[in-house]
Amino acid sequence: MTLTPTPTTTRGHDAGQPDFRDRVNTVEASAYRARHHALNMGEVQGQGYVGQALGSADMFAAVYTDQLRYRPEDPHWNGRDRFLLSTGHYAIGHYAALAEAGIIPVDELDTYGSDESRLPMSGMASYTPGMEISGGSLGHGLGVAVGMALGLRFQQSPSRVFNFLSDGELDEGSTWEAAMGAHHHQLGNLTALVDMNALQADGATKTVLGIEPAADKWASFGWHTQRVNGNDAAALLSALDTIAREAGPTGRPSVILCDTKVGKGVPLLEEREKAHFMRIEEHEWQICRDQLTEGHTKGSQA
Ligand SMILES: Cc1ncc(C[n+]2csc(CCOP(=O)(O)OP(=O)(O)O)c2C)c(N)n1
Ligand SMILES: [Mg+2]
Repeated sequence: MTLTPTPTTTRGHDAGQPDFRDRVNTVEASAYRARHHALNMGEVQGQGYVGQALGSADMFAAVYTDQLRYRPEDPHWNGRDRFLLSTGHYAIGHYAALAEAGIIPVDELDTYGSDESRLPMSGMASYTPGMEISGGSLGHGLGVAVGMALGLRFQQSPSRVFNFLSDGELDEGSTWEAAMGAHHHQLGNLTALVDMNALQADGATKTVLGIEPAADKWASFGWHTQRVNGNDAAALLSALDTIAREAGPTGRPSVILCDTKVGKGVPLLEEREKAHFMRIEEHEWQICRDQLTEGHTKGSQA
C-alpha cells in the first residue's frame, strides 16, 4: 500500500496558528497513516513492537505535525528542536513518524529490521536520519535530554527538547535523577512525553513496579504536569499548547503523561494478551489493516 506523507517544509508552534479543528484533523490523519506504516513494517518481520507503535501514534503525530521545528531535507539543521526516543524498541513508531515528516522515504520503511537497513529494530542514532540518540538501554533518555536542553540554553538557542519515555522507564532511578536535575536547572525548554500504556515486558506495569500516583510524583519533582488521554488528538494538542505558551530557556520543565491503549485502532491487537512483543500470523496482517481502515472510516463518518 502506498501512503503519501503530509508535505513538510516549515512547521512548528510558532509557524502560524491554523484553526484548532484543522490541527486536530492533521494529527489524526497523520496518526492513521503512521499506524498503517507500522503494520506494514511489522509484516516485514512477522512480529515486533507493533502494539506500542499503534498505541503511541497519536503522541508522535501531535509532536511531529504540530510542534517540532525541523527541516526534512536537513535533519541535522542546528536550529531544529530535538526529539529524543528513550525507548529504543519504539523505533517502529518513530520511523512511521519520520516517514510522515518527510525525513525518511516512505518506501524505505519496507527495509525495517533487515540487514543493511538504516531502520534497525531498536533505534540507533548512527543509522537513522532524525534519530537523535540510541535509546535501547532504558532509563537514559531523560538524562541525555537534560544535558541537551542545558547545552542549548548555554548556546542561547531557542530550540526545544522533547523526550519520549515509556511507563517502564519510570521504574528506573536514573529517570528520577534526571527529573530532579531538570528542575534544579529550570529547564523550561524541556518537555517529556510518557506513554502510560500500563504495560511492560514482564506484564502490567502495576504488577512489575507500581508507579502511581505518577502525576503527583512528577509534580513533587517540580515539573509542570498534565495527564491526558494519549489517543485523543485534541487533548494532546491542548496540553502541548499550554506548554508552548510557557516554554522558554528557563522555567519549569514539563511532562505530559499520556494514557494510551496498546494496539489502538486494531481490535484484534487491542485484545492480545502477550502484547509487549507481538507475534502476528501471516493471514492476520490484512485483517489488522482492514480493521484499522474500517475504524477510521467509521470515525470520520461519526
Ligand atoms: C536498562 C534496561 N533494562 C531492561 C531492558 C529490557 N526491556 C526491554 S523493553 C522492557 C520493558 C520496559 O517497559 P515499557 O517500555 O513500558 O514496555 P512496553 O510498554 O513497551 O511493553 C524491558 C524491561 C532494557 N532494554 N534496558
Ligand atoms: Mg509500557
